[in-house]
Amino acid sequence: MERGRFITFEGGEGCGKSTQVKRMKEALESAGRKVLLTREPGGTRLAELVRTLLKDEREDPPCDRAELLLFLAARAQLVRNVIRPALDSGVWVVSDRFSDSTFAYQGYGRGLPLDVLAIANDFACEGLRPDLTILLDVPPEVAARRMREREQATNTAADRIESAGEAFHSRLRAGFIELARRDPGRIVVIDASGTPDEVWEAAWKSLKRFG
Ligand code: T5A
Repeated sequence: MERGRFITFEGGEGCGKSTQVKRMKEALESAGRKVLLTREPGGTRLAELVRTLLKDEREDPPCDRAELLLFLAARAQLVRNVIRPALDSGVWVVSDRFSDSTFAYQGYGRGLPLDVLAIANDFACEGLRPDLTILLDVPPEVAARRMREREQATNTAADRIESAGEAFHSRLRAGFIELARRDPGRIVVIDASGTPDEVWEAAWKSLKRFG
């Protein structure tokens, strides 16, 4: 049986990933593929519990190393129990975030050493790498406006990581671009400041590599 493909979407807060991953799932299914949509952190019961801790724990917030290890624990569980079995059975997997978020947020954002992250991440995901990563890049002011509008529309507040401050968010945007520069064969950078339709057109085009 032909192995499924593993596609990830990445980018800073409010870049529009969640909007685009849903479209990707629908489009691939219309093209006759079996598709599993997942997200990080999350996608299993344990990983969803870890997600809540990571996003919302403010009374005893994880220190940078604990934060890293929690993201990796969630990833290990998701890869072993969900992503690998799906890919092995021919299902295409589309994930809202994966390893590049760790390098951008915990590496470039928090300042943890990238070489340590590389080894720890490889251990957590047993060497699994995406076949294609779509990086949605938006200027910080566009992202901030979208997040503000969403918070107003849904009457919610920014979570612990979203509230990390402007300097943190600039570092992680630059970090994502650096990751793409280092791995141009896998990571496609898309200007995500346009309409959802414009962004989707560019995202869909990037799948041409799969024939
Ligand atoms: N994290 C994650 C780490 O620090 N390390 C890691 O290893 C991993 C895996 C996850 C958090 O964890 C961090 C990163 C995150 O801080 P999350 O809630 O999943 O938390 O956060 P995000 O992944 O950032 O998801 P969001 O839902 O907040 O943002 P999205 O997915 O980028 O954006 P989306 O699609 O929900 O859109 C945001 C708003 O903009 C609108 C949407 O309708 C929505 O209201 N929108 C657009 N508006 C105009 N034009 C467009 N093109 C638009 N696209 C969407």
